[in-house]
Amino acid sequence: MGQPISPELREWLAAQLVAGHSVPSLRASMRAAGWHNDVADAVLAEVEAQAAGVAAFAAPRTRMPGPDLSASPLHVDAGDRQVRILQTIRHPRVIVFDDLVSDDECEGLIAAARVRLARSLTVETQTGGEALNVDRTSDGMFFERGENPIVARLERRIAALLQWPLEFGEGLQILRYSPGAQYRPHYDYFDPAEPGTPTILRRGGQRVGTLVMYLKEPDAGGGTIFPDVGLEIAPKRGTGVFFSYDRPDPATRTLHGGAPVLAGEKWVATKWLREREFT
Ligand code: PD2
Ligand code: ZN
Repeated sequence: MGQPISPELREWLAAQLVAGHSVPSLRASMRAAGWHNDVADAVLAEVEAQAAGVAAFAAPRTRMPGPDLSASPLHVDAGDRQVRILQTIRHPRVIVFDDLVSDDECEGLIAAARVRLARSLTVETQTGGEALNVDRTSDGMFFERGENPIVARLERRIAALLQWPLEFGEGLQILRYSPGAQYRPHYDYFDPAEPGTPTILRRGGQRVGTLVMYLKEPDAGGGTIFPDVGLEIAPKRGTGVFFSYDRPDPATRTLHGGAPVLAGEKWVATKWLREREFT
């Protein structure tokens, strides 16, 4: 057969079966991602048998990123600073943090990113590659994890704040929205039904959380919106909006978008968290 099946792929297939996806649809996804039929059939039979006998495979995930808020703290210790909790919502799970990024850090990230901006790409779940996306009209770039001292410091702070290993995070993404630019409502997790998703998941599993940090606030517009629950968070420099999704499913109510910027420029940094180490 010659195609090794990773534990991550096995785990992902099991989760898809439990989530209600059929064996033929998973076989089609595997074929589209380049797996041979006999390999796909063998692993699917194995995973199907295992999933049938193990109820614990059922979604949702139990371990999730996010601070412990059971005692309703006003601040959370994020290592090198205390971060203020401004607002929380349970379903969808959303937490708004104040004092997360300093003015100097915001300026430093913008300066380092500005020279590397390009029209934003999004991960293309049809193929597992990247493509221009008409739903996102901002300009963007990615930093490598730990690429410069500000990025490294912010990543350590985020890991402490959200109680999630730094290595499970994707590189920081920076977006600039000019007037008229927006990010139409979407989910940040990868759609299990798309054929390119198994390829994407090999680098660290699903996304389970998103932290959007405002680096520069526009003069009007540009709120982060959650249409399912009528929530709009006004962009304020230094503030962060965290939301998590314990399964890749609209039932999480994490449909969200960036409303059009009406005046001025909006800059954000986004940190996406994966289930496992992101390589
Ligand atoms: O810039 C935003 O407000 C925004 C909205 C929705 C960012 C993202 N999604 C993202 O980076 O995923
Ligand atoms: Zn998003």
